[in-house]
Amino acid sequence: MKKKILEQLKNNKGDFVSGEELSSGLGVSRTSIWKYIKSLKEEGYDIESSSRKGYKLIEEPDKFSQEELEIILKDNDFIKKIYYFDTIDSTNKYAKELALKGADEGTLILSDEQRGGRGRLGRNWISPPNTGLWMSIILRPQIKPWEAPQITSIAAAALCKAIENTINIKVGIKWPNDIVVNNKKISGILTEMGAEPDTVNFIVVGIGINVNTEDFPEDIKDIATSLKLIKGDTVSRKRLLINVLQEFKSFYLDFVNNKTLKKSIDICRENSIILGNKVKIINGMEEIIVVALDINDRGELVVKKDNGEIINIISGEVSLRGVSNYI
Ligand code: BT5
Repeated sequence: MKKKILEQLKNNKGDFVSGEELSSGLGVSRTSIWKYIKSLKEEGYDIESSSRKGYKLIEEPDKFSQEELEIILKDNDFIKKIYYFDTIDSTNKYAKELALKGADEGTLILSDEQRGGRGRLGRNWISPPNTGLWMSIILRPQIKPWEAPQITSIAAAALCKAIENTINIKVGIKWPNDIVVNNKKISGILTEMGAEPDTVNFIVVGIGINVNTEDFPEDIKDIATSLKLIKGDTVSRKRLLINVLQEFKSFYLDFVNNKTLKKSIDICRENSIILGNKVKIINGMEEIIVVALDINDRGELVVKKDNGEIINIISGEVSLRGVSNYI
């Protein structure tokens, strides 16, 4: 019910909707309408009430709720089910649990805060409340386990396009999973899967974006930044979320339906900050300095070793660090 009331107010933002219209349209008493409005106000919605004219939504908080997400994502027919949390340990962890229980492709898990957000190799992902987008999507593509890193390329391409569309800033990709601006990381992708030796049962793609973060803990403050810090202004998390999921849908469905990564890889190449550069690749205990030549059609990094040998590196096996600094 709350969702329906909120939806009506949002559809008529800036205009009054009469209490009568709400109560008869939704089949509930005017007293209960008033109670729902009160609860929306407590959540931060600025709603003007007039005994004669009804209710007018003036301003919405940049906050998420189950209702808000279901309303703003209703035009995205790829997102079938949404789980929203104010706080959680890790959306990827929760998504994997849901996927194991049979959750469908297109299930989205989003939390305002993560207390145990994860990066690759068990590293931490800092996810404070009210500032970022921390989310995971469950996918069930018919691919082989070794093709799973391709999903990271799709997410990276979607993030580049979505950020550009939302705030008109061009971001770079540090292959395979970092989105950076001015050599600092604004976003990371964590692709995980449930698989048997030859079959992928599910993929969970986790995306973290520092949207309005202003303070970072000491250990990452030199390597992390946010869209707000770059743009100098608050960025709407809702608008960015809508765009990210729209772009993800389009790149992912192109991959699934047309069996090609071309659109995603083109963006990954265009936005790559490492192609043509010397980079250090850390793979377990091994470190090599190579020149990054290209990203091939499977999303692998093509590199040239010191001895001239050209090899392909599969995403997910390696960490990239610059030769002398983070990039
Ligand atoms: C990543 O790992 O970049 C993947 C991050 C994925 C986060 C999302 S949020 C929703 C979903 N649920 C999860 O639990 N995770 C996913 P990696 O390349 O390993 O980078 C991790 C490193 O980035 C850390 O070791 C820090 O150095 C740095 N880092 C941590 N938090 C950061 C932040 N908020 N912004 C920028 N850098 C950060």
